[in-house]
Amino acid sequence: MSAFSQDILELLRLDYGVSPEQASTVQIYDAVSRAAMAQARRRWQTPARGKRACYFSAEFLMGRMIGANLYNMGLLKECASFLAAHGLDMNMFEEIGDAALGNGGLGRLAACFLDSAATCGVPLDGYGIRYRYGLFAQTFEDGFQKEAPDDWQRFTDPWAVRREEDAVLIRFADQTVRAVPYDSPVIGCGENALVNTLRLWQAEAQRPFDFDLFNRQKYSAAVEERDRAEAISAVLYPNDDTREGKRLRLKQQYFFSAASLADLVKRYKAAHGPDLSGFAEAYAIQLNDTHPTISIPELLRLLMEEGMDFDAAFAVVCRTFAYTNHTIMAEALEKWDVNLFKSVVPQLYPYVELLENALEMELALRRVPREKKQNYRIICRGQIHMARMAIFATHSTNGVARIHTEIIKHSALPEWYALWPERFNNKTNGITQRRWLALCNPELSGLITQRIGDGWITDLDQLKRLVPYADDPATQDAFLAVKEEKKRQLAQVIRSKEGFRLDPTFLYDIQIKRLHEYKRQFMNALSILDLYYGIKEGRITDLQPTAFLFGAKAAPGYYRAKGIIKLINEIARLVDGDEAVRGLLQVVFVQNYNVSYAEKLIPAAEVSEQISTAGTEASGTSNMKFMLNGAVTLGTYDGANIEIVEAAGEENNYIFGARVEDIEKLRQSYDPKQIYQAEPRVRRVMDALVDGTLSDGSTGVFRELYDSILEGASWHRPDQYYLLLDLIPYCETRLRLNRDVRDRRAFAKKCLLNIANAGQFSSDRTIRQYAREIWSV
Ligand code: GPV
Repeated sequence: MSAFSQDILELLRLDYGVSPEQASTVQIYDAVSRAAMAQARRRWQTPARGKRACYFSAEFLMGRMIGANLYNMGLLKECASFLAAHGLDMNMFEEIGDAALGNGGLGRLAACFLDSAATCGVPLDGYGIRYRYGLFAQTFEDGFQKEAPDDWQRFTDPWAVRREEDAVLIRFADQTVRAVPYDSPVIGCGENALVNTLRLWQAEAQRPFDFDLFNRQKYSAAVEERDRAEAISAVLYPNDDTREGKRLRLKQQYFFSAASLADLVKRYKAAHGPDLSGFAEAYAIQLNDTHPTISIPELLRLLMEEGMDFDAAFAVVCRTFAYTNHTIMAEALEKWDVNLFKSVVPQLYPYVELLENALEMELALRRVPREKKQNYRIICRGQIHMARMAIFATHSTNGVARIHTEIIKHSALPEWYALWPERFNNKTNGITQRRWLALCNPELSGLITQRIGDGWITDLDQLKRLVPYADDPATQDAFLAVKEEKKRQLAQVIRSKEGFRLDPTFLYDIQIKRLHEYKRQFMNALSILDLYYGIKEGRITDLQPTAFLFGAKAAPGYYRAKGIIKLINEIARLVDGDEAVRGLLQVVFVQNYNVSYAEKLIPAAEVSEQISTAGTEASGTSNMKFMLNGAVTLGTYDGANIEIVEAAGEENNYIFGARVEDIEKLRQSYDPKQIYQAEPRVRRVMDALVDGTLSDGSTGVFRELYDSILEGASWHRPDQYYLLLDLIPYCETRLRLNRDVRDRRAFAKKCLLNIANAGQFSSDRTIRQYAREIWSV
């Protein structure tokens, strides 16, 4: 028996007094994880020498850790055979919840980056918040979303170590709290692998309760200080791509920024002595969006309180920080009310003013005319513009896909690009192939490795060697057999989780991502209605039966997003209840879509829905995961879709709809009502929202959705995301796809060419670019 297996047995016996046969799932999970941790810890020391990069992020959407860690350590097979020897298997860990300390793409990107950096030998540590409750758990009741707290720590947290000795105090106007770090090893895969660190801060009170109050029997008052401290790291804000100007959110941002910087300064001094002028040569800090941008005035404060003058301190700040922008949508750009800011972290405000003054000087020096200065001001109309601060006080601002970076430079922030063109650069996002192929799709991995070897696991460009196999009928058939198997597996998961029977012979067409108007799940819903009526009216006669799968969480306060969930659930019910279409269409909205669910859905997909309005999705990353698993993209010219079809060939994907330039030209004159009146198919599907075909349970939300398209609202024009403009081209492109898939081998060829050209979308590539071009590590 291997040492690893022996460790597991011993941990079960000593800690729980059980044999594997007697142990509960959580006990086995705990023992396996801790046996692996013991091995990882031997390789887990921070080298004293050399520059390190730090990824500051309010979110790390890690998902389930056990599989990925065992995989990267080369222990997965051993674990599986240990379990098999006791009549168990790896599927038992499906019970263990995800570490969902993130909302969506931005948080999952951070997790992929950690995996890639550790694998590629890049010294990169993650810094964030150890939320007590992660992203809410979602269920549907009568088709409406219900939220429940996500108590992810109830399973124990064997992958983290509490580091009491590194706790620091964080000062706010109305309270001072302890920040206690919990460290997890980030275990790379392969020869160059490092074990880096994810350090998440937990907020605690300086003292557990007030003894005097306790003695006077004032129990709730006695623990009030503790509750107020713990509130800071209690819950992840469930908004994605929108900001919420809440006091507690600002506290969270300062909490983890200040704790992380205190930590780095302490380490720097331990290694280099008290003079901080070389700080930027020791640490590069990447700001994941503006959420940690409050780090900028905080580091300035720390440096100046050590006696540095502003110019010297500002130079260190600029050389240390770099900023990644993840959206150009106005509602997501963070601004903080000056008064709120001052009432939370008054000690920082003078440093914000110093930044503002420095900016003012710079603008004067560069002779920016007075009327143009409004576009630059960090402090403007009683608000602090965090993105402006981030661009001004860093040496690098990057977008996350080519088109996104171009939009930043030329239409979102052209005045900034004009002054500091050298700061702007692109780093197209990527995904880790360890989780998103090797781990979630061992069947396809096996096929690929059988053809080209296993070098792709740490060098995804090797997938190019699959190109010749795209024409090989045996490989095409083997691919189709794998896809069928993954569809069967998914159908089983859906049956047990949702109680819904999916037919694995149907085409699987999947849209999974946060619910947002700009991502246009609503347009997908309308297109399904068009199919439905097309079949009913005899316009569509030879459809390859298709299952439309959705997964999405809506921010709890996002009324329309919740209406769209209800709408899709009602369409599912309509289709299911109709004998005439049931054999041709299925619609399923899965509950509680998360990283682990994605690992089941993506390998089974044949069609990847990426249909955001051109110019709105900064990059997208699920598009890359689908591509890697051999789905074709049905999508718009937006975000990384553009680079995907450029790499894999437009002829192997299905692109439709208005482009950014088209929309720019149209913007002023766009009239969705005209399309509604001119096109009976559009009218038919829109009317279904309000003519009694579909019921919203008398909430009025379907009428509101209808009006959002045809009437607009005080805060936006009608159909601001151009659903009606793209709807018919979308439906027609999907029908063309549907006809194409009937030639199974021709379709398999397209899928294989997508896989073969997915190499550049590895986050290994992305992280190497950050390391070389921004961090110099
Ligand atoms: I800002 N993104 C996100 O998930 N949450 C946010 O708050 C913001 C951006 C996403 C973008 O929407 C995606 O297009 C992108 O792929 C992802 O960030 C990672 O860059």
